[in-house]
Amino acid sequence: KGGAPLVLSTWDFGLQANAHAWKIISSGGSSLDAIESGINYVENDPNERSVGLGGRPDREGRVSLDACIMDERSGIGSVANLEHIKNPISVARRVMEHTPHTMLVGEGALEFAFSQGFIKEDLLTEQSAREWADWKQTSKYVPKVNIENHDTIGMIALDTKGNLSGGCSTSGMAYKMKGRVGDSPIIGAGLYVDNSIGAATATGHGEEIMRTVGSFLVVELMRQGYTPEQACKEAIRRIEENFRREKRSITDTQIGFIAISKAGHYGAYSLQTGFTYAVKSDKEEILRTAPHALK
Ligand code: SD4
Repeated sequence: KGGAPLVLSTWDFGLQANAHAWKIISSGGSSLDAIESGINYVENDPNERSVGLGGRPDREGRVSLDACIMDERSGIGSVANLEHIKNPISVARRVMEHTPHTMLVGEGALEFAFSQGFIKEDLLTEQSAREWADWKQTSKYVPKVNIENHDTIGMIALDTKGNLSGGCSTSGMAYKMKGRVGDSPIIGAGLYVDNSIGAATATGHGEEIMRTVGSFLVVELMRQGYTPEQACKEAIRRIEENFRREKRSITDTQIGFIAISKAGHYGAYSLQTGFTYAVKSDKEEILRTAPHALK
């Protein structure tokens, strides 16, 4: 059995996402149901520009979504490069529960979603289309540190039975190449849950997170006795090390990790300042700013 129930989510919208998840957790529901509900809330909001409906498109103006989910039995489901469906986290859950596979991409993921009753929608909002048109004037691909490019919802939760689950959903980096998939649908990179140890999820520059299998690393470090914050900090340090070794500028990169231990402790760490995450428990409902590496 784990600690008291707890929900953690990335970024400012995490507060409201947590509130949706908490309704389920506080009435004795499963962390898995809580995760899906909390993430659906953000996916459905057209004003959140890096997730689901309203997400920023790729270079060709397509909104393509990535998501994954993991439960207390180490069940996993994932979709990548999924267009036209605003709730990829729910499709990912269906992949986990209703297919012999763990990951579906592109057209196959879309056909599966239709077979499960999901509806085709146009996810490109007018505002996202307008900004994309402006971007095309210069077509410079420069990932920005600040949140306009980093609004992935990653959520991890511990329920009243002591079970951990997590989920992650994103439209990925704005103006990415067609077909680009980031860390968010990749189990181990964007998300990892081990029900005997803890859970972690990541946001930020996916290519860097994938190179270090960041979320898996955080959970493995907790297994070795690191606190959630220490584990997130070490995962960030590994990423920094890659930049240093390769003599690349790190100033335009942001990465953040959040983590929960089985005992109900939590922590976070980011590369740059400004990474916020939301916490909900019996005792607190709060938006925190993660400690960061670069001063
Ligand atoms: C990606 N990690 O596709 C995602 C982007 C992100 O907040 O987290 N944005 O690389």
